[in-house]
Amino acid sequence: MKFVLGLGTNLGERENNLRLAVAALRALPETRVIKLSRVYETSPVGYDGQGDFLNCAALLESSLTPHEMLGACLGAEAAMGRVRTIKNGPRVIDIDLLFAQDEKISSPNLTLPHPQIKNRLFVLLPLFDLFEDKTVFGFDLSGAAEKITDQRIKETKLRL
Ligand code: PH2
Ligand code: MG
Ligand code: MG
Repeated sequence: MKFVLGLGTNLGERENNLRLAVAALRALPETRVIKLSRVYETSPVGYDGQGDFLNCAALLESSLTPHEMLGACLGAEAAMGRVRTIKNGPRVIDIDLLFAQDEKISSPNLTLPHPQIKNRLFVLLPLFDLFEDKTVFGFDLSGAAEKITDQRIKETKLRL
């Protein structure tokens, strides 16, 4: 099935962190990276006292299950040295599962689609690079970005 992941980093060599994360995704078993979004520089949302993020999104095809994909993302984060301290705080890399095709999942460790998508420009704009009609596996995200007026986001020239 197809998966959409959101990637974010605001510690260390941010561009390199995104590249290493994409390399880790490419190395997953039974998985192909189909498309990558542009890279955006974004102000922190949810916790202020930290540096700006680089964010992007990736479209994957994989025969892993959604829970296996979640495990793979957490494994890749750990391999890159992520330590979890402050909620919404600084991190070398965050790899979030946003969609597992059109599946709706509500389990203790995984909710899909990701519940915060419509509230975060740093998720929406990369998603719209991947899905230009703003509809992702039948989920309509058009109109969501215009409602957000307090988040700063800037396209970069970086290509992954
Ligand atoms: N991730 C968060 C919380 N806040 N802000 C930005 N700009 N980018 C992120 O990736 C991000 C965030 C929680 O995962
Ligand atoms: Mg996150
Ligand atoms: Mg996460």
